[in-house]
Amino acid sequence: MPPDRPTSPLLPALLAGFQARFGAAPTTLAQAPGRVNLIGEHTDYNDGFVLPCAIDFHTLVAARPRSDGQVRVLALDLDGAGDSFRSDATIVHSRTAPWANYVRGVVRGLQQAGLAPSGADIAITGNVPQGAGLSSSAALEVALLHAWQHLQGLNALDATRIAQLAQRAENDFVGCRCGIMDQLISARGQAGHALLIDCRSLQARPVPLPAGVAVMIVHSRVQRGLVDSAYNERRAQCEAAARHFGVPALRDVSLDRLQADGAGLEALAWQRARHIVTENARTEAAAQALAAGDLVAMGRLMAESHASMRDDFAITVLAIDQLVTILQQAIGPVGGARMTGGGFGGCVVALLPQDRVDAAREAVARQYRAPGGEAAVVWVCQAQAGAAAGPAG
Ligand code: GAF
Repeated sequence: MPPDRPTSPLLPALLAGFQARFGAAPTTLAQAPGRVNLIGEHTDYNDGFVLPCAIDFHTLVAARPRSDGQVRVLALDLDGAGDSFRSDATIVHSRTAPWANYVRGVVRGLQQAGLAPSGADIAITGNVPQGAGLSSSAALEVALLHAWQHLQGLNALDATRIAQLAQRAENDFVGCRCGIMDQLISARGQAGHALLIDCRSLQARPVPLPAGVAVMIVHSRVQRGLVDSAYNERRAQCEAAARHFGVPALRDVSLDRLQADGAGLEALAWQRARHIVTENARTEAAAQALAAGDLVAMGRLMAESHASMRDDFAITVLAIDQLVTILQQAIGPVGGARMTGGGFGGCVVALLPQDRVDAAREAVARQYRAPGGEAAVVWVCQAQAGAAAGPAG
């Protein structure tokens, strides 16, 4: 069970910032983690399988209800930037503050779900690296929804519903047609486990991370560019391929069918579809390998996944490919590495025996530089529980 009251090293600064901006103490605290995906990339919006875990970076929200319908927001990490709007009127986009659209989108989602969000004073802080592909935006959406759920006692909002509302805020308001993986793992993560999530049924099976295995995240320092447009384009290509086969989603296409009936698809769409079809199979196999503690099989599946993202789905960049190769060579056959997240930069995830961590770290420090000359940043993370909210006092 998640703790009732979030505990975070970021808490003292958040409480002080809230008090200074709003002249009172918050009544509610909510916390939601970022995520790393071990395997299963771009499969979520194809109704397929993913295998992420929540990580020990999080977003923290402090809140206090207001009776006048006003929402006032303080972004502590953005030099104290602010936003304000009404919770009981039509909510429009902020043109000047893109970050504020995540807050506005969440409140709009609550309105659309008929949950009549109250006014509130809100302060936000966090340590999920931004623009790294570790789901800082999903963590923000999920933490905000937990805060409103606690403020208003919205018992109908369970973790899955929260994830769905968060995804909807991002799809309908922010404009990225993401799947549900990031929001779902942020809401439902389990300490010490990855979750094998079936993105059609939204059922999730916890898969314990084997003892002695490290989850390493390496940030390439290549900031993800044009992410939303390229992401939405991949999604449109997958949907077109599903229409070609007359199925609701590529989840329903087998490799045999793709090979037998895919002739009418143009070459690029066929390759995109092959990534999804093979990635789904790899993800289910990876959950089994991980549960069995078979790091050799896991490493092979991760290598195949990366090659498929590079060659068929075309979402890697050269620096990321180089980083993956460096890690694969340093780790050897027991464990593996692959790009994680939406692509076009961001992070690589590696699974490896604890006693190989130093060697992998050193290899990255010695052999890798981003195109701008920056060294990579390495984190070894622990799988965490999903979001929680509770009273501030
Ligand atoms: C991003 C999206 F938000 C997820 O829904 C998922 O599609 C991922 O890219 C790729 O697997 O994180």
